Amino acid sequence: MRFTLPPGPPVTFKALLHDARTATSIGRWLGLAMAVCFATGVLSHYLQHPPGWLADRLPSRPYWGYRFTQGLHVASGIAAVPLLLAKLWAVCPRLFAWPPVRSLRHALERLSVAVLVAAALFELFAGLLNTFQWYPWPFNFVPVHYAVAWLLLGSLLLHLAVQWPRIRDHFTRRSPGTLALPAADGPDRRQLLLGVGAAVGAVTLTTVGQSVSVLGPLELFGPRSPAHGLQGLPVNRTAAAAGVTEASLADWRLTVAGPQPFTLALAELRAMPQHEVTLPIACVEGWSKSAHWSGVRVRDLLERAGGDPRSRARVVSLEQAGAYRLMEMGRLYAQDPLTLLALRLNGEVLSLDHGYPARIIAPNRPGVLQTKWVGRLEVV
Ligand SMILES: Nc1nc2c(c(=O)[nH]1)N[C@H]1C(S)=C(S)[C@@H](COP(=O)(O)O)O[C@H]1N2
Ligand SMILES: [Mo]
Repeated sequence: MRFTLPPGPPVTFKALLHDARTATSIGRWLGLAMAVCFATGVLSHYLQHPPGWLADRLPSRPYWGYRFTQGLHVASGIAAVPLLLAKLWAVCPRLFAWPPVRSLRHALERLSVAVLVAAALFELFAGLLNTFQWYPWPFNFVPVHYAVAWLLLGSLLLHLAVQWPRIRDHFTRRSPGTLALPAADGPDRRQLLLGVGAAVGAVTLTTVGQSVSVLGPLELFGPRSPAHGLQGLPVNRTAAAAGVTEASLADWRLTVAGPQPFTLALAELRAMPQHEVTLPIACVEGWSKSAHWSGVRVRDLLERAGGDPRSRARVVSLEQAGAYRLMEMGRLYAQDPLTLLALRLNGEVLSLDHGYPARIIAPNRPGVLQTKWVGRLEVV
């Protein structure tokens, strides 16, 4: 189908506040939020998928590390949403500039902005939907979210380079020159920036309670409030969803593979030295919650199977399918005295949904690696 564009600018805007200074003022906060989001996201990626040389070097302390960095990842991503919308609003006359292309250089610049805007919108909104566990798309979220993050970084760096003269003028408060920057903030701009700041504050305060317990009472929109859930802890994947039933556990035994393999019934595990730890589950989707766990140290089980202090562990869940059936933990996690094969949660026997009869709980680890319904442990 062909259609002709009307001559002249298709849309007109009031010049006020759609200027370079407003765009740069908002842009620096957006840039900061994106930088934090990118750094914490890459960190999360390498904690979940470490290359071989890194796996044994990943630290198991501080025990709250992942809770903090992933809380920051989701909070900075949520804060970036109103910032991105305000930024797009400030620059929108330029997005509809006429004529659309003035030169090859201009065309390339616009292409890079198109990639930047598309990547930023995709990352923030797909990430946001992911925190609600809503996947209305046909691809696998995690690898796409990761790949587009690099695309976003590249196009953002290119954008900063192209816009460098304006950014420099903004920070050096150079008097209006060819770029026509207003020298100072007028009352309108200040109001706009305050409004954007208030929006960022509001979305942050009403969601960050999902990882910062003291702000829990303010939480309105965190998708899985940590205050709710069986045994004081939310459930991401239920036993029913994972296909684990009471009946399938009737003759459960833990298999520990290694140079001296053995198996243990639940009663035998309960008869081993039990240890108590207080550790959070920190889900990649943003919520986290601390809980009290007790069970057998993973390093004790590895040692009994003939492992040594350099051993890593592989853990296999009873779940038949699913991305989190197999999990590996590097040496520092496997040997940490806080890492347990937990049998109890907050003073009770683990419920089926929390991984009965036995699950992994380890410090400074993404929630996806806190494997539930453990059937087999291997010395690696
Ligand atoms: N076997 C198995 N373990 C699993 C999962 C799973 O889907 N299958 N989900 C993980 C995720 S994403 C999280 S956040 C934690 C949540 O633990 P909880 O349901 O006990 O709170 O369990 C993890 N362990
Ligand atoms: Mo999770």
